[in-house]
Amino acid sequence: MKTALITGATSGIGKATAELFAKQGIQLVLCGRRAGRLTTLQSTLGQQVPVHCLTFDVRDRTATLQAIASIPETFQSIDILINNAGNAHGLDPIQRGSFDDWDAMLDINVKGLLYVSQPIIQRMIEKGSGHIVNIGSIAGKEAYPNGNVYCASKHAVDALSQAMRIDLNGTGVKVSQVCPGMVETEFSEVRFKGDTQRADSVYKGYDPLTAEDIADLIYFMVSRPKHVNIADVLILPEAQANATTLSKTTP
Ligand code: NDP
Ligand code: 8X3
Repeated sequence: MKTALITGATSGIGKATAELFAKQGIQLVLCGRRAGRLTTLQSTLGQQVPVHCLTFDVRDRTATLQAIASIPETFQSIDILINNAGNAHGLDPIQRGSFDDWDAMLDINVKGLLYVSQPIIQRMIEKGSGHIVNIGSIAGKEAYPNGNVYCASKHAVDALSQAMRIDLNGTGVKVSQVCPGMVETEFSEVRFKGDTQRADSVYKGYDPLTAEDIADLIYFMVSRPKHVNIADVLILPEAQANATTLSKTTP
């Protein structure tokens, strides 16, 4: 049985991926800060596959390393790492940006990904196999108005995905990136700090991607034969052409 560690499993893309992986018989190490949601997932998905939960904030390097070191023996051989934890915080022009929002995005989306990856990469290299899927974004391919630091954080994920693939070449560890456009999750609620009306309006007037669409893509990528690595995929809703071109039936 394969083992996957998924960060940000408590909602959105991470949760949908956990649900699909469980259906496919992949045992799970699920991570997030919201312990109650992890417990609920453990009791539902635990009926299909063994599930171990780790509650930690990826911004906290010590807590992250301790959590990964605490993984029980039967889950330790991680075949698949889904680096998904992350969010946008705010949508402001650079001259009005909040330092706290900037710190959050760079600490979580970039440094958190690195803290989780390093110890797991070492174990993957030791066993000569593994697959890392980094969740980037269209924001990592293009900058867009007021996206500044979120775009910078996802450009960093794009660079790290390429760099990891280079450094791990020849080790048996594959590195892939998925770059979604608009996906309806809790993402906008976090970006707009709980303003649900503003968050909902992001997804009105067209059919956005669902978290399940992204999970389907991730599962396809990790279930290819060993010699195949789908390195980088940009996935958009039909209504979206690039980061700034979206056809809505209502404004
Ligand atoms: P959600 O807000 O639904 O999920 C974000 C997840 O990240 C949650 O499970 C949350 O768990 C976790 N997380 C956030 N901060 C931390 C932290 N400090 N420590 C640990 N875990 C954390 O959003 P999505 O599912 O949409 O986002 C998942 C990924 O997809 C992100 O990297 C995002 O940038 C990316 N993405 C999203 C797009 C979209 O349109 N939705 C498009 C392109 C990329 P908890 O709060 O329990 O810690
Ligand atoms: C999330 C998609 O366009 O809000 O990464 O940046 S977008």
